[in-house]
Amino acid sequence: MNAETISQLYRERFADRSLILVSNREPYIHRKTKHGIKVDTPAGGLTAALDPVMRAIRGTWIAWGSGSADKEVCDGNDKVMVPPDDPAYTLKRVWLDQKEVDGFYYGYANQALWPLSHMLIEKARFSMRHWQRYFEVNRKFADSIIPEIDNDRDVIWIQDYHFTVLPYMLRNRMSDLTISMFWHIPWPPWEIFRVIPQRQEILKGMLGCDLIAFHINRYCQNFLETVEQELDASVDRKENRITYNGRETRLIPLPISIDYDKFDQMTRRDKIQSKLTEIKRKLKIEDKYVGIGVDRLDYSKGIYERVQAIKLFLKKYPEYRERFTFIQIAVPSRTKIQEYSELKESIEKLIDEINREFSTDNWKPIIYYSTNVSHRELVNYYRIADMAIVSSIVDGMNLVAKEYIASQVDEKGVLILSEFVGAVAELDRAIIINPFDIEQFADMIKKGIEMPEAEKRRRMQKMRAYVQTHNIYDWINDNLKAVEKEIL
Ligand code: GDG
Repeated sequence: MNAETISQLYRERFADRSLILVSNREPYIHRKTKHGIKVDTPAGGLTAALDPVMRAIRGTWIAWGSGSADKEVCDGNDKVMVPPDDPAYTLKRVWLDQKEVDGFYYGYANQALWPLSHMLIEKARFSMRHWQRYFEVNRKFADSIIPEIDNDRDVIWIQDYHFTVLPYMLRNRMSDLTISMFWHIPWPPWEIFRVIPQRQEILKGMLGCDLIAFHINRYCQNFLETVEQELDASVDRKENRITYNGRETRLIPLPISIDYDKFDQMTRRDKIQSKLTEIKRKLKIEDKYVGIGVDRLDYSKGIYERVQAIKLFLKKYPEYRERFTFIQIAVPSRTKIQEYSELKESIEKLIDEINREFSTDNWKPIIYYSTNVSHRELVNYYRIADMAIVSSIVDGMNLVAKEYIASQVDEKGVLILSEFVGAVAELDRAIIINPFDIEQFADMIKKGIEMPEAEKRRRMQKMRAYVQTHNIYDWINDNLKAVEKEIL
C-alpha cells in the first residue's frame, strides 16, 4: 500500500463521506521568530504517523492551535491548509487559554491518564479541577467539530486519551455519525484503571464510538475486562464487542506503523554519504561503533535505564572503551510537569557522570542532544548508528524502532528492543531485553555488537520486509476496512 492507493481507495469506498480527524497535538506548529514565521513539526508518534495519511485522504484535521503564530496564519474560520510547502488538507485549530492547557493537557491528560495507562500508579495525580477542565475542553472540541460535519455520513476519527468523553458528546448531538477512535498508548489492566475516580464517565464517553482500535489485542482484552467490571454492559470477548445502553462498540487491534518508503528514500538521497562522513568527523566517531537512542523525554521510554546499562557495559567490558559511542537524542517534552523536568535533570546528571568517568582525550562515551531534530536529520543518525536501543519500560507501540529499521538500507543495523513495547510482537528478530534487568541489558549490548554480520543482516532483512509490507498505509487501509464494516 502507498499514498496513492489509499487516496484512490478512500474515494471509491467513502465517496460522499468526509474524514474529520481530531487530535490534541497539531501536525504543524507556526511559530514567531526574529526571522519571521517558522513551521515546526512536533516530536511525537501520533502526528508523525497520521500526517501521511491525511495527505493521502485530504480530510480535515482538528487540533489545539499551540503555536505563537498559529492564529496569524489562519483564516476567519481558524483554518489553514497544510503541509505549508505542499498544501493537501485542512487544519482547523481550536484555541485554548492557559487555564485550559494546564487543566486539560498538563493536568488530567498527562498527569492522570498518561501515567495510569502506563501502569505507573504512583505517578498519577487526580484533581477535580483538572477533570472539569478536561471535560470542558472536550466540549469545546465538540463545538468545533460539529460545524465541519457536512452530513451524518461523515466519519469522525478521534485520537487518543485526550478525548475520552468527546465520542459520547458527539453521539448525543448527531446519533448517526460514524465515530472511530484510536488509542495510541497502552490500556492497563482493570486493577490499575479502577484507580481513576472518573473511570465510569471515561468508559461511558468512549462507548459513544462505533469502533475503538488499540495497537495490540492485549490492550483490547484489558479494555473489555475493564468495561465488564465497571459497567452494566454485555461484553463479547470472542468477538471483541460491547453492547451498552442499546448501542454496540467494536474493538480491534491495529498496530500502527510508519511511512516506510519515506524513510527508505530519505536514506538513499543524493549526497547522504558525504553528509554522514561530515557528521562523523564532527562528532569524532569515524572509527567507533555507534549506538543511537531517539525519544521524547518521557519516563515511559526507559532512557535512564538505558544509560545505566551503558555505564555497566563500559565498566564490565573495558575493551569497548574508546570503541563504542552512544548518541542520545531526547527531545524535551511536557517540561512544565515537575516529574518531567526532574527526569531530564537526573538523566543529564547520569550522562555527565559517565562522560566524566570514562572520557579520554579523543573519546566521549555519550553524545547527548536535547533539542528537536527534523526527520531528515534523524535519518542521518539512524544511518550512522550500528545499533539502536529502544528500552521503554512501557510503550503503546514505539515508532522509533520501525523508523530505524526502515533506514537500514545496508541491512547491517542491530535493534535492541524492550519486551514491554507494543512493537515487540511484530519485531521478534530484534534483540529483546528487559530494561529493568540492567545486567542482562548490558550483556545484550555486547551481544549486539559481536553478532556475526550474516546474522545481523538476516535479522534486519526480515524486519525490513515486515515493516515495508505493514506500513502506515496498510494500517490506514485496515482502519478503513474496519470503519466500512460498521457503516454497512
Ligand atoms: C505515542 C505512544 C506510539 C523523535 N524526536 C524527534 C521526533 N521524533 C519522532 C520520532 C517518532 C516519534 O517522534 C516518537 O514515536 P514514539 O512511537 O516513540 O512515540 P510517542 O510520542 O510516545 O507516541 C507510542 C505512538 O503514539 C504512535 O501511536 O508508538 O507508543 O506513546 O516518529 O521520529 N520528531 C521530530 N523531532 C524530533 O526531535 N520532528
